[in-house]
Amino acid sequence: MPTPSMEDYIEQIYLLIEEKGYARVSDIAEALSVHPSSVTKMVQKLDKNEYLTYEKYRGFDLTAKGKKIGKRLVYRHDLLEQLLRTIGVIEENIYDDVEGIEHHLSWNAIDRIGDLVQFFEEDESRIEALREIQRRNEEQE
Ligand SMILES: [Mn+2]
Repeated sequence: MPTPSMEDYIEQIYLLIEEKGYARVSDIAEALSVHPSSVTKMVQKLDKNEYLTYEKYRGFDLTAKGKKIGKRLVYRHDLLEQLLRTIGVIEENIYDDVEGIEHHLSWNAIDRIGDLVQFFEEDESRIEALREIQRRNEEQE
């Protein structure tokens, strides 16, 4: 299992490759707000763990294993954003909140959150009922 930090890198590399077809050290450093030397170090670690193939001066690509995990990590991030949006968390908090919790949930919890998001998606009145409770609670604050 990748560590939280490895997960952040695999997730960003997956997104960059999806968007641009490749991921460079400088792009990853920018996306994660870290120093390029940290990226180089982590890329070597990910290479050792067979999440990507890295060749000095020639860039790198995710392995099948890296792609599979990257896809799940991006799904998990998007699902958690959807959850927070659905339950009414203010937009400016959503990204950072997800970054804070995403590494600390089991895949079982992620699956159940998937059910919950689906529960709200399938019937608009369920969201309305939740908003009604939220309006009531706000009045009491
Ligand atoms: Mn994320």
